[in-house]
Amino acid sequence: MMRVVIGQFTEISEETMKFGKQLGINSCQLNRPVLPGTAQWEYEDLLALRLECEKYGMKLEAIENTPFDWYLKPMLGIEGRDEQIEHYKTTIRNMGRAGIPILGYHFMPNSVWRTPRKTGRGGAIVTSFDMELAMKYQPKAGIDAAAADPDITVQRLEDEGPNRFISEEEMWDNYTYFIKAIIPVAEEAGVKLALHPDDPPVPELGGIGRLFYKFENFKRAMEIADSDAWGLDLCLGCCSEMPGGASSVKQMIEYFGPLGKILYVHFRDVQGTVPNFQECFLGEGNYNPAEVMLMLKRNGFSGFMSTDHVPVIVNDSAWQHRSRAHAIGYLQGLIEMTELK
Ligand SMILES: [Mn+2]
Repeated sequence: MMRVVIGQFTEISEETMKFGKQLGINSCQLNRPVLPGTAQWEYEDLLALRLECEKYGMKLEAIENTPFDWYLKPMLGIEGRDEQIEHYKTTIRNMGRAGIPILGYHFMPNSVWRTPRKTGRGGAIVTSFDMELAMKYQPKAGIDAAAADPDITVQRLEDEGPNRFISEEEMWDNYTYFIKAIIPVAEEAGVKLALHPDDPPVPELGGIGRLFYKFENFKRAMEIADSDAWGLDLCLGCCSEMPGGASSVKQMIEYFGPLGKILYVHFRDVQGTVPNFQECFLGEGNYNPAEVMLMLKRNGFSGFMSTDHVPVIVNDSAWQHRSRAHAIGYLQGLIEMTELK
């Protein structure tokens, strides 16, 4: 059955777990959990993490992301990638042994990009992206990244040189090499790998080609992996950021849902699409959340969803308990609706 988890935190605290339980939530997902290790996670630590969740009556549904630099070399296709891949395989095996069934990942060597925050409904603070502002960080413009606007969240790969360019086709080679190496291990370990779309979904940023910015490319990745262990962390926010907005969301759900490839969902939305969008509350974005919730159910999705990120509302905490409570209640109500006969 579809369900909401608490997610996007790195450490288990009594407050977070109680917050979830009080909202009627029985499972959780951590993103880049704080665990020992500088290259891989060990079985004992992963097991302890799961048991710690269970102590609070929370099932650990998935871990989203290892630290990004643990597989940066395979993403860039540079020397040392095989060593990182071996560590990554060990992490997958250890997760399987520890009873954690899903590992989320993305394939963006230079990560998520945002331009300065904007004001949303009632003065809430929201993140945004404007390609025009981001363009000056393209290496071909020859700008000094050190002089970059601190309000712009971009990640330049300094050690790759200021004019290093990685084409989309090179990125396909890198993805193919990586996924083909790890997917058999995931199958064997009983762990599914959930791919998050690129954010923002554009073909290139900072001189690095991107792959997961349009429907066809997810399809291509699925065919390359050709495995039951391959699936999606379907970030509805990123899909909504794609050209077409709501129709991109629909296309992704209607194709990958019936194939059982939606492993879990990030249920958030934006206003506008690339090259220019800003995040927003559910119900004021590009798609109708009620329609999309029904669409997920009708296309066979029965997994978990998280709020991903949310607008920052008045007097909120660092993890945005208030805003998350709003989004969680919104989603729980919609799920109830889909259960009506
Ligand atoms: Mn997301």
